[in-house]
Amino acid sequence: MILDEKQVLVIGTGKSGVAAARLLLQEHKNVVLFDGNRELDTDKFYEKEPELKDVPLILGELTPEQMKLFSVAVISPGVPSDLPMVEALRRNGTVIWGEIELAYCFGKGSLLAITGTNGKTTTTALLGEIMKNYCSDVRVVGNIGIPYTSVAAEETDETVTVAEISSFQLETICDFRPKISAILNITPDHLDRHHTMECYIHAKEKITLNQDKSDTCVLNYEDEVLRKFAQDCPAKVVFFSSARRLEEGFYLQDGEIRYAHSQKDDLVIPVSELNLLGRHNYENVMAACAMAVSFGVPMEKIVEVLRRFTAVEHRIEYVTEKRGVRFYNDSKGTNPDAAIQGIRAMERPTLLIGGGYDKHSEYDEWIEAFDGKVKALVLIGQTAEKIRDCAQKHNFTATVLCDSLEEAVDYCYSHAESGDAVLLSPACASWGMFPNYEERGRIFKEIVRSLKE
Ligand code: UMA
Repeated sequence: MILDEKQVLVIGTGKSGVAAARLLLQEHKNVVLFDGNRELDTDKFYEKEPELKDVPLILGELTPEQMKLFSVAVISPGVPSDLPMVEALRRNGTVIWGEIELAYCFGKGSLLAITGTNGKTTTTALLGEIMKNYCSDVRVVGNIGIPYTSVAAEETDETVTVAEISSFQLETICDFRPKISAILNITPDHLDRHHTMECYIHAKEKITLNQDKSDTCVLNYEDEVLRKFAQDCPAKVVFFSSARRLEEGFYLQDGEIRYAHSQKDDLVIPVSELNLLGRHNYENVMAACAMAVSFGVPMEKIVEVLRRFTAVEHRIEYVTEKRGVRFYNDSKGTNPDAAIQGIRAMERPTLLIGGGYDKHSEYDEWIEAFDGKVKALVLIGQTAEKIRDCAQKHNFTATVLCDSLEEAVDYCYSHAESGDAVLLSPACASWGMFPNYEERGRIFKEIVRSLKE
């Protein structure tokens, strides 16, 4: 096995790196950890991760001699695969694997993997619940926050792994092969990392790289890129559509989710019986249903879960009401497309908090989607001025720049009237101000809850 040839380098000491290193140690491999952050406190790191105490940790950069020591480098999702150091390792003959490739190498059972720009987390969580209603050993992992490597070694042939997979993770797969995959949609995101839309699309479509016609890929018929991709997709395609009746597949019509198959056309569920709002969520529901049905889950087992499933944290999540003002946390709105869904779901005049890390996104469509609903756009972070300028271009002038999330919430609360909503839906990643969108969402909720009535 290639992992036995020389040492294995794990790049990144976040969640993925730690889980990957633990798995390798457990499998008796010779591991070295690396982190590009020179400021990392190694004493604190070993204190927090005592079982890794014997694993050497190199910070900053590798020497030319060290570059030659590794058969495989396992990179964390946040580490770009075209980083000069990663390129140099490749030139030295090191095989580059993403953390999910390492997990796949040790994992067992059936793998169901979901990618797409938006809706991944909701679809993954929902499919996880559906599978748990049918199978006894189900693991829900990946970009959703639980590294796949943290469960891979415990899996058996009966395990079902439901994995949320990001484009970052797909960049560095080799043999990774889901039995059932889904690509929910592809709209511009992470262009700072993937450079072009073509590269980003390619990374997403890579989820099917090793699939064949004995596997299934669920695709959104209303996404033009994906409809076209269906012709070249190596797996058997199952479509879903939120805009038209399909001859085969899941579709939404007159407020009902329906399943057309083998000359039959069955009602799955009226959307009024779901606890999820908005067309994007109905698409997530259809994708999860299509994956579950492809696996062989009976429809009644699926519908039981659809009736009780509620929204995931940080996704248009209702926080509280104060002085008649309702607060919503959509911190997961980390790109303009996700944020469009956030504002579309609002039924009240809204004070909207946006801005954050610059992923080179365009904000025009987001601002156009305000549709007269946004009373004030309160901006924070690196992109604040870029978004304000874009808003001005679209004749939206009610913008305010704030230095912190706390200041933004205070501004909204002091300017909101009873009957308004305050929505955190930033259209940007949190990086630079927060370690991740979860922390941004949690802090938002804390600030909101501490506001005086
Ligand atoms: N690091 C380097 N060199 C670099 C970049 C980072 O050494 O060039 C080091 C950092 O110093 C740090 C570590 O790598 O010590 C961080 O690694 P990471 O950024 O991959 O973070 P993890 O904690 O391992 O979390 C990752 C995913 N993070 C990213 O993709 C940025 C998490 O997705 C995921 O939940 C977790 O693995 C478990 O699988 C987060 C995310 O923001 C939620 N994802 C993006 C998104 O959803 O839009 C793709």
